Amino acid sequence: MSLKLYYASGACSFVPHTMLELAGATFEPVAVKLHKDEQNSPEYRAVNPRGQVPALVVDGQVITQIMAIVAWIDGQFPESAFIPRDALARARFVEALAWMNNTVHPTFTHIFMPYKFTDDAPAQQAIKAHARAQYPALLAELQARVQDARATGHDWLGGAHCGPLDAYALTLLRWGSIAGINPEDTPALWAHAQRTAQVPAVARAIERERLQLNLYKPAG
Ligand SMILES: N[C@@H](CCC(=O)N[C@@H](CS)C(=O)NCC(=O)O)C(=O)O
Repeated sequence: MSLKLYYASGACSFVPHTMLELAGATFEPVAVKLHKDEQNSPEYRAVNPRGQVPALVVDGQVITQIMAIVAWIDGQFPESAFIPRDALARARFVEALAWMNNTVHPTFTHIFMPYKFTDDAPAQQAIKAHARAQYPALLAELQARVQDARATGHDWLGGAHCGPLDAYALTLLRWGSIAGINPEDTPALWAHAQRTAQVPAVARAIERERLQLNLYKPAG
């Protein structure tokens, strides 16, 4: 089987990137430089016409969307037990992943890429400020999930194993630091992200992407 992961440094593609490393998969990582607009190059548009990462190419078949890629990796590497098998635990896992993907992630997109939502410059500033004001509460909710997991005897957001929820949580917290939110404002979430980063497979993905976990710079 041939596996190729198109990823961008620090982007949401970190989620499947870490899963492939955690699963011990043999894959070809292909970096797409978003700051150079490579996602809109004809070459990359031929892979994913939406011009977004991640894209996972499995024997020539392109899979896009984190929800779908996570489901495929879980199905292909069942021994990694990324998604719980028990019906209720499985539903809770998908519930958390969907919330990160359809709520927290797009809120950051409004901060980072407000031009995607309007051409009007002052309106972009308003969109950015509004989303920035919402983001700390989302990180607090994420932190509460970490605390609930620990309180119920689970080391990781998905249960017994480090997996996609932990990688997504790390990414969303890191994005917050880019938006000027100090990760130490959510200490349990920050501790969880640091613990996630120390898992050797996650550390390999961090190294390949050359990521700094905390990009917070105090104002002034
Ligand atoms: N719903 C998509 C979101 C993908 C997404 O937002 N990708 C971002 C990086 S985090 C991207 O490629 N942005 C570049 C762009 O939209 O120009 C998924 O789940 O895969």
